[in-house]
Parts: sequence; structure tokens; C-alpha cells
Amino acid sequence: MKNSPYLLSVTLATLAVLSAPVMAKGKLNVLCSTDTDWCSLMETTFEKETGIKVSLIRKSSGESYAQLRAEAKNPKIDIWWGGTGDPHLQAAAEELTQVYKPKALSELRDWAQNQAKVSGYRTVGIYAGALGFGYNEKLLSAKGLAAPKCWKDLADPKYKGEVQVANPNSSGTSYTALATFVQMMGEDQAFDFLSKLHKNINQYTKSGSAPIKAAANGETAIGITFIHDIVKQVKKGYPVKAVAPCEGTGYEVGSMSIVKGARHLKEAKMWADFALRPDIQTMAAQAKAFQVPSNKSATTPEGAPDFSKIKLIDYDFAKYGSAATRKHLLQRWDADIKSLPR
Ligand code: S7P
Repeated sequence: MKNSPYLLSVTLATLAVLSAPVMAKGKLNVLCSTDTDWCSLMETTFEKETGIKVSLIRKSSGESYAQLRAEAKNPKIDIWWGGTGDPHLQAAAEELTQVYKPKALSELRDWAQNQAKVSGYRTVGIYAGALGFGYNEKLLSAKGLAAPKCWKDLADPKYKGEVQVANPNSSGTSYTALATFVQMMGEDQAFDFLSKLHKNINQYTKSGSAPIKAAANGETAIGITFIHDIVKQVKKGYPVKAVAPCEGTGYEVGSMSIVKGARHLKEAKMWADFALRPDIQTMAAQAKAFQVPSNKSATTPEGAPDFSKIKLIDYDFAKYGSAATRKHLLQRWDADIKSLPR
């Protein structure tokens, strides 16, 4: 058999197989609405563990919901991971998302299981975060301005042009703020407060966490965001301080939903089960994500806001997560606030 042509061709074939790139074991299209660092960490970890090729795009919560609506008849996304819970509930109510009971459902905290129950198991909670605001200490003291402590302080004319917040149409963070003010003050008073606040706003950004990144860079003195997004800037060494507003505040149940008609349903279910595992949720700290994880066995990252020390409102997720309420509040915000002169 020495130097036989048969042996040579078998050897060459074997070498070709061994040197070929590892074939992907499936595909998954993910729409991600957390901060990009966490999106990327999830993408690479899932790919490494499963061999499934992930194609991920990052969009704010409101934009993601709009994409699912636009693509309802021909879905391009398989799973929507992260982002505030309200638009996930709206997508569920419109049956844009698929019923799925993840393996770890019973291991989740009550607020995460409740998110699944109220949606008929078309979405589920993956983390929670409280709304607040942050300020750049150096900038405020250079301007001789006292640090704000309460929501009402943000409407004080002394902060004219010093506050930044996202547009609630695109941003889940900002929709949470709008819904929070309406629940705390009543609708008319909330819009009166927003009209005063508007005079102090220097920019309505697209993304919810942009205002605190701008505050960290000294481009605005104050940014309204989730408190965990402020903690991230503090941990990065920026001179920003987080405030849990004195009157109390609202919160989000960050969520995950499988898209109805997903082309890669098996892979989407694998991602859903992966994302709820305690080891995967604990990993969030590596991406400087300081939300409270939904799996009771996951480790809450050091520095995450302590909910027992924050006055949280009894946020009505069913009402403010309904498409009718969202439509009404956003239309009123567009008509009564956005176009007001500053
Ligand atoms: O950065 C994390 C986080 O704050 O981002 C999500 C947020 O909704 C995405 O940004 P938008 O406000 O632009 O939609 C939150 O769910 C999450 O905690």
C-alpha cells in the first residue's frame, strides 16, 4: 500500500476537512436594546458556546418595537433581547411575538415572571432598573449651580439649557419617564411639569443612555436616565453623581421576546434559555451593566442600585405597556411638548 494513490487521496480529503473553517451550526438574528457593550458580550458568548452565527443589530426600545411592527408580515428578526418592558408588552398585545415558556421561568424573580404572565408568555423579564437622573459635579459647581435632588428641581428655570433626556418616541427610557410622571402626578399635571422641563432641555436624544454619556463628557450638566446607566459612568471614572429623586420614581422590567414567525425559532429558544441562566446574567458585570438580574441565582453586580433604598412607585405595567396608552401619551407629548418654543 506504500504510496498508493488511494491512500494519498484519503489523506488529502482528511486534511481538507481538518483545515476547513468550522461550519456554523445555524443562524440567529438578534435585535438588541441594551447598551452596545452588553449586546456584544452576549453575541460573542452565545456564538462561542453554540456555534450558531449571530447577526445582531442594536436599536433603542421604541425603534425596535417599530421595526417589529413594520416587519410583521415578513419578520427578519428572530429574538428581541433587552430594552424596557413596556414596548415588549405592546408587541405582545399585538401578537408580534411568540408564546414561549423558558426553562428557567420558575427560577425568576416575581417581577420577571409577572411580565411573562401579563403578556400571555409572549415576553419575559431579564433585568430591572430604576429611573433617576445624574449630574456632572464639576460642571455644576463651575456654573455655581446646586445639585438637584427631586424631579421638580429639574424644571427650575436656573437649569435652563442644562438638562438632557431622550425622545420618548424612540427611547424606552424616556417613555418610562413619561409614564412615571403621569402615574406620579396625574396626566395634566405631568404635562404641565413637562412643559416647564422642556425649557431646560438642551436636546432630546434618540437613545436613552445618551444623556448621561453626554453629562460624563461635560456636554450637558444633567441627564435623565436609568440609575444603572449612571453607575456605569461613575465606574468608568467620570465625575457624575446619581440621584434617586426625592418624590419617588418609576422602574423598568427589561425584557426579551421571541418574534412571531421567527425563521430560526429553535435557535431563538436556545438564546432565550441561555439569556436566563444565572451564569450568563452574572456575566453582565463584565460589560458594566448594573441592572438587577431576573434569575434569583444570578449575582447582582456590585454597585447596582439598591431597590430597598429607592422610593419606587407601584408602576402599572399593564396600563402603560398597552398600545392605546402608549399611542395617547406619545401623541400628546408630540403635540403639547415637542413643538413648544424654548
Ligand atoms: O443601557 C441599558 C438600558 O438602559 O438600555 C435600555 C434602554 O431602553 C435602551 O435604550 P433606549 O432608552 O434608547 O430605548 C434599558 O432597558 C436598559 O436598562
